[in-house]
Amino acid sequence: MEHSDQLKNTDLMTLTRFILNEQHKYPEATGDLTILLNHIALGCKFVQSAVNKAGLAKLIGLAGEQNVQGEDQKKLDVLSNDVFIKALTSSGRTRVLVSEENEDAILIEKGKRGRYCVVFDPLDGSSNIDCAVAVGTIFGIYQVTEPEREGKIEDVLQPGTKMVSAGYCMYGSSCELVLTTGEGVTGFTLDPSLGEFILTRANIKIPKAGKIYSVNQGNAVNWDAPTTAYVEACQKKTKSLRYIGSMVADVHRTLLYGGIFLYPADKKSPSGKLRVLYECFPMAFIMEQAGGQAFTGKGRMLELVPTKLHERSPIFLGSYDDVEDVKKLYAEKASS
Ligand code: FBP
Repeated sequence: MEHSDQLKNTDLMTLTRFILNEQHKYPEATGDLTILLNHIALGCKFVQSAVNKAGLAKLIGLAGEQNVQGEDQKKLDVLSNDVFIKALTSSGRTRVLVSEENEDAILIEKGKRGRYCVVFDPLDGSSNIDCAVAVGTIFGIYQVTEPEREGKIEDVLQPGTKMVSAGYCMYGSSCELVLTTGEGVTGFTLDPSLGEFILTRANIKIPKAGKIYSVNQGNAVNWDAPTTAYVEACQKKTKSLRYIGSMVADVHRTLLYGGIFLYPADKKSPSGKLRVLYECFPMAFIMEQAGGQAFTGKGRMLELVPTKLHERSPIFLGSYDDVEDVKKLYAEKASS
């Protein structure tokens, strides 16, 4: 069914109303997740407006500090991080927060605690901020069952299969928020004049195979044999190479057009570059919910059990058949 026909059959739906409708499917639902997701959407609107006027408002350039990864923080990194910590804390529905920009987990104080833990990358793709190329926010949500106890990092050092919701917001030519609560994937576009996220992509399904591969080919000399063989096979099949260098933008294109995004391990970064909790898991959850898959080079991404907050992992995600091809090459290597 043509996307436009699909939309013709879809009423004008805001993100808030969509989440409320989802909530009503569960009579036992408390509305806490609804409130939390709306606070995340509010944070995205704030960051969208800051990203939009970054060049004018002198928000580009360095903030003069470094984050836990030893990376120079950009002004927008710091601002986005502050915005999300504020939005998540003031929701009153969180217990543990883990941000790419903070070394330690933020444990919410008594009286302001809720039962959700949020892991997030407030502004992903920082190398593209100053040239106004698409960047984004990535988030994943875990639930803590025991009521009212203090949060602890073990609450988030859980496999990705335990995530109850995940999403990203891309700040590009239009601002798109893509969300899953475990029942498929839905896309919303921000209408700046209304200040509302409007449903524009219902029930997103990634094509089973794609004609695009996305990787930083500059690292090729350091790749292992299966990755090298896979990319060579893509070239032989004259697949198109597309690489923006912002995971959110590269994954968003992969989700809609099909194909594969990979950030493999290499001699320089033996564990890859991307962080498990707030980059790999949320994107893997979305990919699987859209009919694709995500692989670590050893196994299913979502089954990985992280031991550190800022742990990294190689990742291969996208169309089901494309990732199957990668898995075959690693299986051959493992059996040889
Ligand atoms: P941060 O910008 O949040 O640190 O994210 C990492 C990232 O920029 C991803 O968005 C992107 O996929 C990758 O690093 C690009 O890395 P490289 O420049 O090595 O290709």
